[in-house]
Amino acid sequence: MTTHGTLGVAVIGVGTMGADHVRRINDVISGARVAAVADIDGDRAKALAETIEGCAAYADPAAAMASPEVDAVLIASPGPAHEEALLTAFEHDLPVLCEKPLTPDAASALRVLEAEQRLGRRRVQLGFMRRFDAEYLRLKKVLDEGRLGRPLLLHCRHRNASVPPYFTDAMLINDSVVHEVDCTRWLLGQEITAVTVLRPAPSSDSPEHLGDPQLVIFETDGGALVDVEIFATCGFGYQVQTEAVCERGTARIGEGHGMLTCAAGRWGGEITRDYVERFEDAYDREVQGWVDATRRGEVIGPSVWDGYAAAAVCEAGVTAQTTGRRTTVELAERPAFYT
Ligand code: ISE
Repeated sequence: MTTHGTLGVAVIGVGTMGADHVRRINDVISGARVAAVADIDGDRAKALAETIEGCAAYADPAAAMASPEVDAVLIASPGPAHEEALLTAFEHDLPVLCEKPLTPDAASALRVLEAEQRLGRRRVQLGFMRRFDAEYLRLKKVLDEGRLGRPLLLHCRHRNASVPPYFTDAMLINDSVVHEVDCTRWLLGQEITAVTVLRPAPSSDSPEHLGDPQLVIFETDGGALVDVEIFATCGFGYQVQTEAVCERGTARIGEGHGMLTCAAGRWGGEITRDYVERFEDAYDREVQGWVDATRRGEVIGPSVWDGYAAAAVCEAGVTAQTTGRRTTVELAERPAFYT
């Protein structure tokens, strides 16, 4: 499967996340090399490729995937470009790590789900990186062991210091809350059946077109309730916290007390700047896990089904956001292929 003993990876899309993955494959993880980079901005791809030995630059993802040097694909382009890139990867029968979201809506996600099933075996690991974060893994273990009893509630806080000027209300759900959608499904092993969105009077620091923060409530088919605070322009740093309230105890992650300092009559710690910093280790483990599994001929981690289910919940979330009404999630039946 590999041309030179290491996995030749084509990275599609080299904006913030894609460029970070290129660095990771080059400098941090083992067993893979960046064989190609592709970006709609051909000059950006070229400039990056010039810094990596044996790396070719393309403006067209399909041309990168057709290269004999390429054994696997990491898709980090914007969500609307994912369907085409995934279908092209399937044509070349290439293993894929696809950044979230799978695609921007449930209908296109369903098309990818059907296309992967036609291949007869899983090809895609979806980039919900929190599943590789040490704290989330610890919480998952505690919940699965059942020591605290059945989980009744999850309280989630998702705060970004700031977001780009083009960020919209819908992106609060599709780009940010989508992680809580995946974590809820994964941590509880339950599907989300309905979404309600409540809005306080917006922060005066929130851009005019954004109603920030918002409170998103999930109901699950196991009878749990989940509240998510999404505050995308909190200003003070990047904070992601989850507390599970169970029958016989609670478990909380995301306090971020890595180091406490005491000086000048005060004690305190630091808050991470952004998700690239907060989830750096999770991204490393995610990409290393993908490379290792691919070299063994296996597929691990979140699947296309998880991407489709998240898209269906987000669609209901955006409807709930715009109508102000509780909205039920329309979910297709889970194919046996994904069990
Ligand atoms: C971004 O796309 C991410 O995936 C981050 O994890 C999330 O915290 C942020 O809100 C999104 O914009």
